[in-house]
Amino acid sequence: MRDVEGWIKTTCAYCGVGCGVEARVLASGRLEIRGDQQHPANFGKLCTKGIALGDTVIHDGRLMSPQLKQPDGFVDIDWEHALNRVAEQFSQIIGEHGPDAVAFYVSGQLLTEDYYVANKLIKGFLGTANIDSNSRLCMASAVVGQKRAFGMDTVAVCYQDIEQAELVILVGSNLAWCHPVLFQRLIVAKQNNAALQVIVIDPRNNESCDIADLHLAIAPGSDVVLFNQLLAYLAAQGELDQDFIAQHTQHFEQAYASASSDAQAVHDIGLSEAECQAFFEAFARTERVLTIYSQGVNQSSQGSDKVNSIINCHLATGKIGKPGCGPFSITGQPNAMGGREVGALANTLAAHMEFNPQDIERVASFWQAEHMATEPGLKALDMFEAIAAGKIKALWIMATNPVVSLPDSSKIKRALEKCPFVVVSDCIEKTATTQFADVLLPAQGWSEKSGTVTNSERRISRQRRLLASPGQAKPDWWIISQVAQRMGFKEQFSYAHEGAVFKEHAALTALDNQGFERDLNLAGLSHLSGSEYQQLLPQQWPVLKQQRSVSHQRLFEDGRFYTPNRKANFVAVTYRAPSIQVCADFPLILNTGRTRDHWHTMTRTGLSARLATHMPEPYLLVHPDTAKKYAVTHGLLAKVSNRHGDCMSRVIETTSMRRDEVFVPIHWNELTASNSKPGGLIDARADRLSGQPEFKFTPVKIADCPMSSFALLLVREPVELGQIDYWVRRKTTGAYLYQIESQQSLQGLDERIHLALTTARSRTIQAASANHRLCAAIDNNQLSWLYLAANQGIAEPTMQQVMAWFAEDKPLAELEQDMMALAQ
Ligand SMILES: Nc1nc2c(c(=O)[nH]1)N[C@H]1C(S)=C(S)[C@@H](COP(=O)(O)OP(=O)(O)OC[C@H]3O[C@@H](n4cnc5c(=O)[nH]c(N)nc54)[C@H](O)[C@@H]3O)O[C@H]1N2
Ligand SMILES: Nc1nc2c(c(=O)[nH]1)N[C@H]1C(S)=C(S)[C@@H](COP(=O)(O)OP(=O)(O)OC[C@H]3O[C@@H](n4cnc5c(=O)[nH]c(N)nc54)[C@H](O)[C@@H]3O)O[C@H]1N2
Ligand code: SF4
Ligand SMILES: [Mo]
Repeated sequence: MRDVEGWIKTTCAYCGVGCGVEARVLASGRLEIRGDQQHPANFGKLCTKGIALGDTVIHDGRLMSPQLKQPDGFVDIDWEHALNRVAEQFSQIIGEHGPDAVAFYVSGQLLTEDYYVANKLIKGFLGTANIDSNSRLCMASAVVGQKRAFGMDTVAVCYQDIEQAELVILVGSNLAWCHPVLFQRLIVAKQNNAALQVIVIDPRNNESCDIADLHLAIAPGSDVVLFNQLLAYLAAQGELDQDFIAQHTQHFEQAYASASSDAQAVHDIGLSEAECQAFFEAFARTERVLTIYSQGVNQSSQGSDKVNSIINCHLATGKIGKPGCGPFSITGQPNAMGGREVGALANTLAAHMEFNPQDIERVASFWQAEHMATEPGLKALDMFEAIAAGKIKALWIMATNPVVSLPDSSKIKRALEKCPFVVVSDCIEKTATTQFADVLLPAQGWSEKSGTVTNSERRISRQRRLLASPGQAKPDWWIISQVAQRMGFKEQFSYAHEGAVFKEHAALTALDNQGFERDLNLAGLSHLSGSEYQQLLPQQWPVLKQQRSVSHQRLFEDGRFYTPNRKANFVAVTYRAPSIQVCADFPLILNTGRTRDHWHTMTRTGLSARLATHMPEPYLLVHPDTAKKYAVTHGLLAKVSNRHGDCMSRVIETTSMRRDEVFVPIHWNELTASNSKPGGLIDARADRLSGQPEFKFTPVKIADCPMSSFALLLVREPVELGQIDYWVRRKTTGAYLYQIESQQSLQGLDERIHLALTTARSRTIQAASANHRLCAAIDNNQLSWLYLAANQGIAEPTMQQVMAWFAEDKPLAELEQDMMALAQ
């Protein structure tokens, strides 16, 4: 798929929008990136993260070789040794303790091919379903809600519905920052259609509210009440689609009874009657309503019920299966959907099949499985409980960073420390998780991998190899297959190419599936030749027999669902309070989420100087009244804490927050800041059906953190700073910048920093006064590091000036003059 100018079509590495990207390698070795005009997800547009993909394919920090942990650190080993070691340890532990003593913890950032092989190995050959994905933290509640309502995990809508809709409701979704290209589509749709209304339901007045006609600053966790009230309103106003309910659904009465009881109860959901009325009327009077929902819905102890409360309203009004209509669960990760397709969640089997005797038998015979799992395995939180309890003794983590992203992270660390054998496959050498590995396996990164991903609208796109892998990095599917072969399953895992894996996956989806047994059906893609797989165009599933590129844009158009009697289920839901309530000691609610230009634990976006400029530091959003009440100050540091731990970030006072609620981004962690990871505060409680953690409702308190000394440290390579009250690291052009603050005196801070730096052989330049000092080292006529410290905060222009010294190639004499001038 390389055109005459060298452009190769591929798919963005990040979010579930799944934008088509075109990339070409420049003579300098850099990647030039542009949006693919033909890709139906983005038609040429990219967001800041997509545009900066070229910055992140550098080899800084890459894991280049398999490594084995030895008492004094990791040592490089060859693949043969590493694969044998993993295979032997897994075999031995299964032999001694049974199949349930092993587990895989995988990720929506694997390709479908990788995911398929991992799921097949553990469920078909190791004899356990202990495979769960970080999608448990992300999509699990949506999956439960969809399965309960539709009989299958079906996202019915397509992106064109954004342009077709007359009302778009964003519930618990910051589309502007998290799915920016879809947000762009929504902006353009609104410009082209004056009648298109946007309603945002979110405790925060988030960035998506910029285009909202109405923002409902709902009390956190109370979405079920609002949607139950809506259902009651629709019934009372005679706005139900009685024909649709009668012909295509069941259990309306039960759902209605629950909704009315919630509607009559007294719940303070933080909204005025007029606000609710405006929302209810808009929903009732608009024919084409699209409800886009994401983590404000899913990541809740009532996530599954929140999802069904939304779906109930769409079913009750027949606003589903039609252009511009439907509940729309948007996926987070690039292949969150693909992971659900292959079935790599502990409680599903494969290819949208379940743990029932018929499906188990069907999949076992298709795989020629030697040791088929027959019941669901442990979901992510339970899996880590079982590791901590010593029941799981071998764990393989692939493409996820659980020490940062799972709740109660100190417990996760303890579990990993205790686990006798931990394997981590990652492309980055030092993440918060890799240090807990016994064996580290170097995986290919985005620009080196080849395979497929599926986006939020069920569209499968090719990810294509652009660059050679550094060191010995290998594709994840290859690594897993090699281990499988060494465990004795040679024949079933002897794939020559990722295309062969894809074909097998496609064939499994089509097995005993005429098109109505299961929604996921890739029959038309199950006989692709090597070159057809290479050339595969982006397309939505299902792809039935003989169809290679026909798009089924929208499902349920015939009003037939995947339940036994083909009717959709209303699900009776009533409000339950979040799992832990605020109290006198912890009076504030901590909400966590994303920032526009960073991706999760920053292992990749942290490599881009451009992306670091948007939000350079971890921050705490707080209403000015709440800030005043708890004496924290805009621009200064504050500590958020509860019984589990604490974290530190810079206060941003903003009326976009409700009072007594705070928001912290999820990205900064032990590798990029001293102590700014919210995961340490979050309790491991989850929705009881989906197992999805309650990431958006944690009782906490806040306090200011007065500091005495302030410093900037610029270095060419990251350094270990040790115990310093606050530091945060970011990439800048030509250097890494550490912003440092300490409760110690300036002198005390100096001593600590100098311990962290090696000045041997460097020529140093120093200048100091009582209140500040500057110290820089020159190596080979180049600045190698610079330290600027003061007993008050360092002003932004000074910071910019110092950063520029590392970005520019100034003659040394001039640079020294500038430094002396600054030090005066
Ligand atoms: N820039 C960027 N984009 C990303 C990612 C990233 O890391 N960075 N990650 C990707 C992934 S994996 C995911 S899952 C998605 C997540 O995408 P989103 O779900 O849009 O992002 P979040 O910031 O986690 O949370 C969304 C909103 O939920 C709100 N919320 C909190 N509690 C409640 C509640 O009780 N009710 C309601 N209605 N809303 C509530 C929060 O205030 C927040 O604005 O983003 C994807 N896109
Ligand atoms: N407090 C709080 N916590 C949250 C959330 C929240 O909103 N609040 N959101 C949750 C959600 S929705 C999600 S999705 C998770 C995300 O959390 P994680 O999955 O832990 O985050 P990532 O940083 O994306 O981790 C991916 C890892 O895989 C590596 N990697 C990238 N590509 C590949 C590859 O091709 N192969 C291999 N083997 N490795 C690769 C990266 O270097 C990185 O180390 O966080 C969850 N945690
Ligand atoms: S919207 Fe998502 S898929 Fe598209 S360029 Fe941005 S991060 Fe990539
Ligand atoms: Mo996610």
